[in-house]
Amino acid sequence: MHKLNISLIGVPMDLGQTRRGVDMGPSAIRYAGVVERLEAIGHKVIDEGDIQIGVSERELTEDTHFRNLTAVTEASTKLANKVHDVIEQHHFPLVLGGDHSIAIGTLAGLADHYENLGVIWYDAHADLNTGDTSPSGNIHGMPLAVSIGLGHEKLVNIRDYAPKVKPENIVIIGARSVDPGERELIKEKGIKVYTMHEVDREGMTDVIQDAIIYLKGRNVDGVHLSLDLDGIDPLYTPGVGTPVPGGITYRESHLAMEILQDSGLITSAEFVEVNPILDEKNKTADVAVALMGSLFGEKLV
Ligand code: 4U7
Ligand code: MN
Ligand code: MN
Ligand code: MN
Repeated sequence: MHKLNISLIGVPMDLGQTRRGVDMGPSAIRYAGVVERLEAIGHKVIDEGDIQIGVSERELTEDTHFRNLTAVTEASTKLANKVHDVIEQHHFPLVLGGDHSIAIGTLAGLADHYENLGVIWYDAHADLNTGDTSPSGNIHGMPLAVSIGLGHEKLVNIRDYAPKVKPENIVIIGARSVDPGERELIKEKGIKVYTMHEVDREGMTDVIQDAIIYLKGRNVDGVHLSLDLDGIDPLYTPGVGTPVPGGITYRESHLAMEILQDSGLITSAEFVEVNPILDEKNKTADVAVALMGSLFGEKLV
């Protein structure tokens, strides 16, 4: 198996939503043994430390529908620059969250290194809200929309280019809580979505293989995996801010990671929304690290 230089980037971000504690996600994932786990496979792991996050603006500003817009923009810019540097060193960026607003920065740092970046969004939600459609004003529900160029211009234009990805290069897996505005956008933009219905009906093997074939057919030259731990059923990952019952199982998730490893398609990844305060004995961070094991080529025998 191909040995990588993996650069870990922690993003202790909790300003993209309103539940405290998700800023401790990177610590929880490190505590769960991410470095040792990836080194045991044979990869070299470089812990780049954490991106610095500003302070909460507390109130939803009146002229926008974006909670903590300034702090999220600043942190996203720092993260984007860091990810950009890591790619330039030919390391594999592995970003640890933090709430899912951080994907705005990750994608901004990645996308200009590719002609045609693909994205796999493993999530209970579509994260396709804009300022106009968001029921909450929480930026963690918006990163995918921002990445296709929709949303506040401060977020959309991080690192001075937009859009970061083409809607047809996005695959969402595990969706089961989609807002009306998001549903419209999915139809309008032709975004590929495997909801829980498809996972139940076709099984994870077919879903993930179909997703791989779809992205290859789009001629992607890299694929970013953005894995929100709430994509998995809260039975296995209770430590998330917006749990939705009826999710992907632990074994199905391992299977998905193993098939992605075999495909050789994934060129960067992030694991987000781990909230140790809402967790049971670091279960969610443990699952995150176990899934990273499979994604990065751990073998059972
Ligand atoms: B996550 C929500 F309204 N759609 O926009 C919103 F249901 O990164 C939830 O996937 C967003 O965890 C969840 O606030 C964001 C809500
Ligand atoms: Mn560049
Ligand atoms: Mn989610
Ligand atoms: Mn999400």
